Amino acid sequence: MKLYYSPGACSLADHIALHEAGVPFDLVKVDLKSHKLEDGRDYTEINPKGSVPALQFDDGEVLTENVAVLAYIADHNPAPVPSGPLGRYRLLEMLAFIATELHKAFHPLFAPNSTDAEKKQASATIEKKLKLVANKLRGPYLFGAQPTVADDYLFVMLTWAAKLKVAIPDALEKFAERMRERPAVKLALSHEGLS
Ligand SMILES: N[C@@H](CCC(=O)N[C@@H](CS)C(=O)NCC(=O)O)C(=O)O
Repeated sequence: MKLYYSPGACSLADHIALHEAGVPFDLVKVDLKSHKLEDGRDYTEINPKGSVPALQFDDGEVLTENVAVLAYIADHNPAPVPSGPLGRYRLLEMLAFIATELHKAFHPLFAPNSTDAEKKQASATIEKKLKLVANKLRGPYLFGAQPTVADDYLFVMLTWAAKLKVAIPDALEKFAERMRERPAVKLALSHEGLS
């Protein structure tokens, strides 16, 4: 199995999740500006959307979209999904919120042509959404004592917020510190040249 990634991008969540799951995988770096791989191949031949993450299975099939890739990894991790009859759906609920509400809200902060007003508005939106997530924490991790793939995705959003000087609620600052102590996170950050 291969994970197509770009350092510090949202694919870092999948990278961490694969280490947490103990699933063997190879890492393939994508240059998101040129959409080329290090061997010169065109990444859009693998994922026509051009975005990371993408997970390629040994039979050649490719799975894209962070929510789907993280859900796949969660299903192959012996660690528990949230407990209760709605557990799996609570996980999907959180993944969908992070992907569609939080992740997308960062766009004006990364886009080269955004105005200051657009950036200010985006920061305010992210702060509001981070507060909503902070209120959902049910323990040291989002769903209690054990992290899930949603924690991995949230952690990446917090690395972006810190870098872009977006205010992070105290509870999520502490959460990010806890995540940084996890061997899977340390390993992924080091493999991506981020530590
Ligand atoms: N809809 C995709 C979007 C992922 C995404 O935004 N990836 C960014 C990096 S965090 C990317 O690859 N951007 C470059 C591009 O789309 O060409 C998903 O949820 O997986």
